[in-house]
Amino acid sequence: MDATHAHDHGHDHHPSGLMRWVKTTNHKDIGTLYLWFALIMFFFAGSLAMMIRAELFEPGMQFVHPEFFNQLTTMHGLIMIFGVIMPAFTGFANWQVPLMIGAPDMAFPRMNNWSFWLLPVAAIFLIGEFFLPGGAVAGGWTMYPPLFIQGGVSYDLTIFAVHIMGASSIMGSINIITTILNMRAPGMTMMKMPMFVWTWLITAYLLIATMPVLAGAVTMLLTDRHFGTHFFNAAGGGDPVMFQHIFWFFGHPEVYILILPAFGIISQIIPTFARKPLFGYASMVYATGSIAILSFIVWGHHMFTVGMPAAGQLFFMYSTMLIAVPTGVKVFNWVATMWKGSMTFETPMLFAVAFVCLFTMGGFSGLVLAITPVDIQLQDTYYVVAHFHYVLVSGALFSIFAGAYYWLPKWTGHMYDEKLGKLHFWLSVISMNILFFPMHFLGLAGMPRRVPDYALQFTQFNQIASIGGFIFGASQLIFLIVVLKAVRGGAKATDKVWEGAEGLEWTVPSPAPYHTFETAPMVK
Ligand code: HEM
Ligand SMILES: [Cu+2]
Repeated sequence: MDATHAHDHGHDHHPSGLMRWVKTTNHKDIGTLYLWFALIMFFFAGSLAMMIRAELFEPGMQFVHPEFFNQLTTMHGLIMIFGVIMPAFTGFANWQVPLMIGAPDMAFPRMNNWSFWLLPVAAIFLIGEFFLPGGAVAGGWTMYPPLFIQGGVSYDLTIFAVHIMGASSIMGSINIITTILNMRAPGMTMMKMPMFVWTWLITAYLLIATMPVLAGAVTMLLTDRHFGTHFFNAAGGGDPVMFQHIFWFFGHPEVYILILPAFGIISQIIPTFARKPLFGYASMVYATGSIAILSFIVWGHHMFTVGMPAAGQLFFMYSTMLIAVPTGVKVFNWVATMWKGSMTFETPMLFAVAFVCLFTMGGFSGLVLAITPVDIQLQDTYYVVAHFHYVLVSGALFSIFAGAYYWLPKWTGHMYDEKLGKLHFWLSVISMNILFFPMHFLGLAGMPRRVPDYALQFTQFNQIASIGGFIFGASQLIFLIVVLKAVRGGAKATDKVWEGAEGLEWTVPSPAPYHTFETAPMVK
């Protein structure tokens, strides 16, 4: 290792000032850009959620108009998915994949710069919609026609933004696949790759397979809107349900795009703090692959109520339930890794353990929804909202926090404030449950989703949820403070930050030098 870095001092120079960030082709700089972008978007989309919870604190209309409420829910969903979770995972991929496979950078560094800088453009389009006549898009993140064909200019901007974000994702995926397949250090066979690298390889294939489908769907919306086609217009011979088929053929794999990298991060962290190798590595790889393949045949579980033959309903019910098998393998392996390990509970591990428990709950409510006759009752109720927030907040988001605490010392060279980290964890995990758990009951009692007002009997659980929501929102400011503090200083981090950590990223100094692995390390 020393031989690799002894000569670094001579040419570890890099451009500085603003242009360093605009023109950078360095995977670490680009990873940092992605992560900051995601964090800023998180606070933006989060503040929309706070407005939603404020309006739903009491029945009746308090703060916003119904039209604006619909804009809030739509933008919250769109930005959380495309502007927060996906860019954050891509930031992790940019920082960690080259470090973990012993590569000097990504395969296509200049394209990498493009992949990132397209995102702020899309974000400006989306956020700018609030200032247009008619306000922002309000048709839901699923963009269903006919509503989505009838809206104003914001709907066109949304279609454009989705195209731009899709182009960014596809370029990013090509980069990740090429890097992983071609730039691994000598000796690192596929079955020796860290789990995070495996999960991102499979995620990148999912992205390449599904993003063009989404692009096609929104392009058809665009031509229906402006060029006289009638793909989705029944009056012209089209079919609005066809949109749902195309959308969910993208949309269900998309939810695995939002969760497979999380599985990867958790699979790095649990072995480190249990001080044991990951249990069942090979089965983890196969389970990830199986989940990815199955994700393409279950889209119809979003459409049980549109009028589908019984045979179709049965097919989608059973195929959806089948995904619980490889997911169960993964949960079993994480628990088995912890079994009789010498565990310690630093903040990354706390978030990882919370992930395993709470994501499993989200998976179970998913299984409940997969039962067709049950879903027909629960479709478009708060039960669905509870379900997907358990998988997206205590799943995807908590894994991002876990990973950020885990690698922050490697990125910044400084230990983060463990006390504040733990405070952030406990406030988040408690308030998250206060926020989303009552939504199961609201849904079972029949409260519909995407509504600005509700009947009197839903008041108490909504108030509990709103209070949980405000605590959750405020707690996230602690995370911002922790990150800023670690960036600006703190105890010096060692190379191998965590006692039980394994892997190439821990063989380089902290912070990781601007250029790493100019000579490839050997993996035995
Ligand atoms: C892995 C991460 C997951 C994410 C991110 C996720 C996300 C979502 C989202 C956003 C919806 C709402 C769709 C809408 O707007 O109507 C949804 C619905 C649904 N999810 Fe998941 N989900 C995940 C896992 C699962 C699992 C593991 C299952 C079952 C085994 C499942 C089964 C369902 C079903 C059946 C629905 C349809 C509910 C309805 O339309 O009433 N999901 N999911
Ligand atoms: Cu689905």
